[in-house]
Amino acid sequence: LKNIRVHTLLITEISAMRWIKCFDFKDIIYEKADGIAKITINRPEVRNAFRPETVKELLIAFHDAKECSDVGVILLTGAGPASDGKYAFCSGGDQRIRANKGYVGEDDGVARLNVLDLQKLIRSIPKVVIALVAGYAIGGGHVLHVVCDLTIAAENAIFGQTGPKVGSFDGGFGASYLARIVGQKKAREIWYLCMQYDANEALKMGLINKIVPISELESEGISWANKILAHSPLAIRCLKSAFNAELDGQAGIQELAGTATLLYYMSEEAPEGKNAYLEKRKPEFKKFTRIK
Ligand code: S0N
Repeated sequence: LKNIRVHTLLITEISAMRWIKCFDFKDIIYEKADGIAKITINRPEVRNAFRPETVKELLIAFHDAKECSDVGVILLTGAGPASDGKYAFCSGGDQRIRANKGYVGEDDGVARLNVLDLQKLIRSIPKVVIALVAGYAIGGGHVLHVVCDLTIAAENAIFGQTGPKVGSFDGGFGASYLARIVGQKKAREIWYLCMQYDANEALKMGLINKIVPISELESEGISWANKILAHSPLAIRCLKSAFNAELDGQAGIQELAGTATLLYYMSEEAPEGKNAYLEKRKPEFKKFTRIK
């Protein structure tokens, strides 16, 4: 009976989600509700491949979610199904506009690889990012789910890299962070052989956190988000930067140190320094106990 009640509560809670659309984007849909931001790549006709404009919009949405103090968890997903009934999270860079120096935007015709900025932002944003994967997460689209904190997959999810097959590779997070997740041998297999892996194989190699029926993908994401939102935001923030610190070198340490500075500002000691400066007196740091 208890389980039924919890389940009913959950369904009520999820059906009560009223997504509010933010901004008027062309390639993505950006919505918010009850502490959660949902970002959907909306190019199903190309399996949600990204072009420079898509990435620009994703950067704006993620920056907004970062700045919005109401948001604690971000869901990243792909629109679907496409007109042929197939689903995709993202199939990577739009190969139709790939030029010699990167992907060419419609705006200025300049080639770029701005998805690398997006990867860095997803990793460093001090909020939990959950990838909700239905269908294909391939190429640069696969790397996007890899850099998310957590991945929930639908039963139809398919994962893989295609780089060496289509003349590209991601030697950054796409290789080294992937290897930290699935191990060196498996990461090399994924990149060298360019095979596709189903959701069960992905779960077995630790590439994803959970598999659910496709009809439950969003509700499971919301349910996980609500569990995280019920926990201490600062503890979650510290944990994210701690997980990143060891892997991300000086950038990771900067992130962790930024969170430490933020906590220091909240202590009694830090305002004493600022107040003394503003009051043109010597700071009285001696009055503070040295914590052992
Ligand atoms: C996803 C796949 C496996 C789905 O196969 P399926 O279901 O058989 O569908 P298709 O018929 O193939 O596709 C349906 C329509 O969608 C188009 N389409 C699909 N993916 C793309 C894409 N990435 N770009 C452009 N169009 C795409 C199809 O062409 C088809 O359209 P129509 O019907 O009009 O023909 C399958 O689609 C697939 O394998 N897709 C390609 C996957 C791929 O190779 N992606 C690119 C991999 N590289 C990157 O992502 C680079 C990432 C990056 O930016 C980067 C980052 C760091 C360092 C370097 C790079 C770099 O640029 O290399």
